[in-house]
Amino acid sequence: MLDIGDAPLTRDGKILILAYDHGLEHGPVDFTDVPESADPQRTFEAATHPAVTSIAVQKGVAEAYYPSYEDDVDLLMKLNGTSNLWMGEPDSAVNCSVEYAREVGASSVGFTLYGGSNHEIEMAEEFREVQEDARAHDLPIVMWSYPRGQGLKNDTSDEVIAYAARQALELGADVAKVKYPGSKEGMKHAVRMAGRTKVVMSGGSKTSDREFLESVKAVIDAGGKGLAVGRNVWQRENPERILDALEQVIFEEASVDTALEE
Ligand code: FBP
Repeated sequence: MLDIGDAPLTRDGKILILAYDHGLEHGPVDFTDVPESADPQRTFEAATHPAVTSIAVQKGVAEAYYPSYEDDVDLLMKLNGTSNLWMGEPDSAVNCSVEYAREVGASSVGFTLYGGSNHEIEMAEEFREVQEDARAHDLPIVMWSYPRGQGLKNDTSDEVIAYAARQALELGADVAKVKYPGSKEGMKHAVRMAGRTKVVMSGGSKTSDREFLESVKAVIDAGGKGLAVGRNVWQRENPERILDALEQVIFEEASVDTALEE
């Protein structure tokens, strides 16, 4: 395991990844409410906020936009992804190599694993190659650990989220990005199962400021290191305002009330 204490992915041991791979994963529907959010440049601008420790994008967006931001933003390259047009069992095509991610300027890489999918075996084999390549280049690796598929009835139960976190440790990820199990206790269980792999929460669909920040606070109180968030930031009219509040809750361990007052 890499010591990511001082890696670009972290600040004071905490993590705030701004995820912007939704144009591929969900499609244009995610940009409907705030039409300006379809422009990747707007999210790259948001990523210059000091709270953001990395921006996570797919290869094409990185190639087109990262060169203008390489001095101000750390890049986490997603190495696989699927469109929402795909109707089969959950799977994710590897579309970028670790070597190429590094050439484009990435300082960390991300990989989605759908544990429980009928394609889990192939995905885990692909992860092996990515994980070993990332080690060879000293790049931290974040696993989007999302159990889902035919056999899974509830993909956010405490046990499933704890298993997702554990799978990330077992397969060699430095950071496990998991869905919020709905409670601090559930998150604590996941953090315990992840051992030395750091756990961050996946943002989820847009909710109110308070509801969102309460879940982030619960993650931090449970020993999680932060979050990887997309819609709850850039689907807001003012991404900077929520990033200010996130900075307080994650890095300054402020209460939600304090963060909302500012
Ligand atoms: P959000 O904070 O918007 O949920 O983004 C996190 C993320 O993991 C993205 O990186 C990814 O595109 C999306 O969620 C996938 O969501 P799902 O597979 O649950 O639809």
